[in-house]
Amino acid sequence: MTGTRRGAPTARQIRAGDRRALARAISAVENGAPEADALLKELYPTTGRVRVVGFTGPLGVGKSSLINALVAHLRGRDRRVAVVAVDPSSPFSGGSVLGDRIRFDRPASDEGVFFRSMASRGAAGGVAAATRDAARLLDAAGFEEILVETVGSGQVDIAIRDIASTSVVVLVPHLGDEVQTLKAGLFEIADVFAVNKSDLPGADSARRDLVELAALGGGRDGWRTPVVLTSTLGPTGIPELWDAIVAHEAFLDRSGGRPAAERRRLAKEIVGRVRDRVDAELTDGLESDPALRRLLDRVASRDVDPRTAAEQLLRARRRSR
Ligand SMILES: Nc1nc2c(ncn2[C@@H]2O[C@H](COP(=O)(O)OP(=O)(O)OP(=O)(O)O)[C@@H](O)[C@H]2O)c(=O)[nH]1
Ligand SMILES: [Mg+2]
Repeated sequence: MTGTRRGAPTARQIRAGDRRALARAISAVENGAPEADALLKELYPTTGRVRVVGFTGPLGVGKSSLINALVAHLRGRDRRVAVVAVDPSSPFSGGSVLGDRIRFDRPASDEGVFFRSMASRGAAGGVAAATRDAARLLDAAGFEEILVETVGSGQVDIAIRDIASTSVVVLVPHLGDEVQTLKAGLFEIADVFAVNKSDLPGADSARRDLVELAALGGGRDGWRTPVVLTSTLGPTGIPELWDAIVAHEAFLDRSGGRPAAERRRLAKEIVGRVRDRVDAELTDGLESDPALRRLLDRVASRDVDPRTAAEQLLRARRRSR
């Protein structure tokens, strides 16, 4: 956060939909700032209503453009929608850098939309946990749909499954080789495929290929991944894409898959938070705690090997509890 402390954002401000408090709270999450902890503890019991949809796919396929079109579609249906762009690959880039990458054409006066970029700088529990916290803040502030774009490496990002209940993998026609190499990974991630830039030649054959692959994959827990052709010029296929997303959400409710998936995400989040804490404590301790420093000395002088040292540390932690 920049400047002097203006007082931590309160749960009341967030629930009232105060946009500046919301922005500051998300920054606190992103930076691992302590004021985020109390706030999120307080807000947690009343969150969980929001729908989080993730968008991933290779560089430049039109993820941001698609999200932009979906925002317009959802605003037309009076849904309050937030967009979060996350960059899991870059611990260094700040929000402003990312902000330059997304341009959305909603009127600034539209209070039903909120855009935000997030980097993974220092966020506790990793970028997925930070994004989930941002989603909780947005949920508490009354947003109903959250669209998350993962940018960065240009590769399809598995972390999206730790964030979103529905993951859309965006591809374009003539991604032949890329699709082949991504194949296994794609089907692990995609609940919905969007073949964007379908105004370009080859869209139909790309769809046929993906439908074929989806049939071979057999579908996850009985869900057959639909393939939707979209173009943000026009645009075309946007309502169909949203319907496919909603169909997957309905499937999660019908099949009973939602609670299991949510428990898996929560378990991962908790483990991530614990891992971060233990990591920080041990790393500090190895330099500052005399007993740990002695252990480190013995490893450095080859009296103890790193594996045995790690086992000793683990045993010592268990005993101390
Ligand atoms: N022909 C065509 N071009 C499109 C379409 N959608 C997006 N584009 C163009 O593709 C380029 C990339 O669009 P973005 O929306 O920034 O793509 P992205 O996947 O978010 O890109 P990164 O975040 O950088 O990975 C832009 O020049 C868009 O104008 C489409 O449906 N058809
Ligand atoms: Mg983008």
